[in-house]
Formats: sequence, C-alpha cells, structure tokens
Amino acid sequence: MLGSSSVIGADAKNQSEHAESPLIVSTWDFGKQANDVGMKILLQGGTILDAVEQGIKTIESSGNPSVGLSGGPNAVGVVQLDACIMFGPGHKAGSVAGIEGIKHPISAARRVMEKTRHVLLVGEGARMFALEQGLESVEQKQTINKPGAAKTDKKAGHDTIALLVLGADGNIAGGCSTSGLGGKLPGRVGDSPIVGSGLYVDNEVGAAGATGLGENVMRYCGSFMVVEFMRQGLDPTEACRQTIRRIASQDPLGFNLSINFVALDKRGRFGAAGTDHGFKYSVTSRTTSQVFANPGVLEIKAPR
Ligand code: SD4
Repeated sequence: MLGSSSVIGADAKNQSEHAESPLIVSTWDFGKQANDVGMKILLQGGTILDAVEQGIKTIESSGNPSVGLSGGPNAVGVVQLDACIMFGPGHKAGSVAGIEGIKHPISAARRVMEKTRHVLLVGEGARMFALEQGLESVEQKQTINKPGAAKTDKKAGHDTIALLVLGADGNIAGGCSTSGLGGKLPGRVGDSPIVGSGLYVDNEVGAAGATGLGENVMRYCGSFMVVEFMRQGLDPTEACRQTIRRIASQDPLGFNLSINFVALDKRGRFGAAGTDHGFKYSVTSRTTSQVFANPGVLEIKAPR
C-alpha cells in the first residue's frame, strides 16, 4: 500500500535510528505484502495479533513456494507446515509443527495459544485440533513411497515468513509460518515453530524472527539470543549481527550457515542481519512500506 517497492541498499542510513510505532517488520521482500495487510488492520483499530495473523495468512494463500500448502513437499511428497505465534502481554505462545492439509497454520497456532492449555501441537494431533476449530483444510496424498527417492538436502525454499508487530500501545506480537526445508524427512521440524528459535517476543524488550536453515538456528535458540542481546543494549541490527557472530564462532560451518534474522525493539527501532547475500526484509510504518537489503553480511567480522 505505502511507499515504493524498490529495495533499499545495505549502505542506506542506519535503519536502527528509526523509532516509531506502530511498526511491522518481516522477512523477505514478499513480507511487504503481509506488512501492508497488517498495518491496514492496525490503522483500522485491529489488534496486533490480528495484524500478525492476517498478514501471515496473506502469504500462506499467495502461492508462495515456501509458505502454506503451496510450499515445498517433504521427501515423500507431502507438505508439512510449521507455524508459531507469540503475544507479548502475558508472554503467550502457540505453535503447530508438521501439520498437514491445513490452509492457515498461523491460525491453528493462534488457536493453540488462545483455546488450549498447551503451546505446541504436532502432526495429526495438530491437524485434528485445527479441523475441530473449523479451519479450512484440503486433502493431501503421499506421492512418493520411498523417502530416499526425493532430495532431502534441497537448499532452495528458504523463505519463511516471520513477522513482528509493535503496536501503538507498546505491546509486541509476532508470528512465523513455513513449509520448512524442501525435501525434509517426514516428521522433521525446523526452527519456526520452536519458541526462541524461529521466533521470540519479549514484551519488555522486543522481538526477533528467523529465516534460513532451521537446523542452524534451533541449536542455538537464535531468536531468543537476538532478543537477549537487545536486552543488553544492542540495537536490533547489531543484536542480529552479534547472534550470527556468536553462532559462527562456535559452529563448524563458520559463517556458511544460511541463517538470517529480523528484529524490532520496544522503542520502535528495527534491524536485520543474515549470512545469505540475497536476504531482504520489509519494514512498514504508518507512512512508509519498504524493502531493505541485508545490511549484515559484509560487516560481520570473523569471530576468531
Ligand atoms: C526451516 N527455517 O524449516 C525454516 C525454513 C526457512 O526461510 O526459514 N526458510 O528450516
């Protein structure tokens, strides 16, 4: 809706200097579409959770190759989806993992948070719950009998939507949704539905979300780490960079991690950093909606 759709370069003025609310930050350039939907909801008086859910739903039904039922199938040809939602006040969370045939896993995650005593439902249980809640479903069929017959290490499709919202009242919510790694083994769960890995919201500090190779995020509680660095005083961009430095300093892969983070803080500052050169992120305020290039990669110093 707002602003231009051109990508703003990594050398643009320090993005963290911005400080305003409401504010929506999301992964990738397609995140802008979700942000715009979310901002419209906020400006019409909707809640931050509505902004998260409706924004992400837009991508889940957009034909995206890595989000929703149009996403990449697993090694037996079935799409298994992961999603998570968090609400800052009360530190609430809901997730679904490996859910099949449900059109909007983000809505299932929200229902888990709001309608159950639990945080994470997986597989068939998650699907049954979503159906019980009246969520839209489609039937899926396994198309490959032997998992080995499909690629299990497909690097394409690292395009999870993680979307963070700071409301005008200072409250924060976030969500993420993905079909996960293309060709994954059936039952594989990535970072996205794991609180603190693919998504983390702390209403006193800020929020962070991840996209990329989940295995390299979830072993380090990546989004939690970003938020903790913000708590220690780093701005969002520096918190994302420092998280990647920390992971790279420990990981045998070094910077060859394929991980990217977005973050916003309680003051309305935003930032991102990633090891993927092509990583982009989208930022939407009341008056502008922009796509930024990855500001992080070139400036990350070798950890050792
Ligand atoms: C996963 N992190 O399941 C997800 C995939 C992804 O951008 O982020 N793609 O590993």
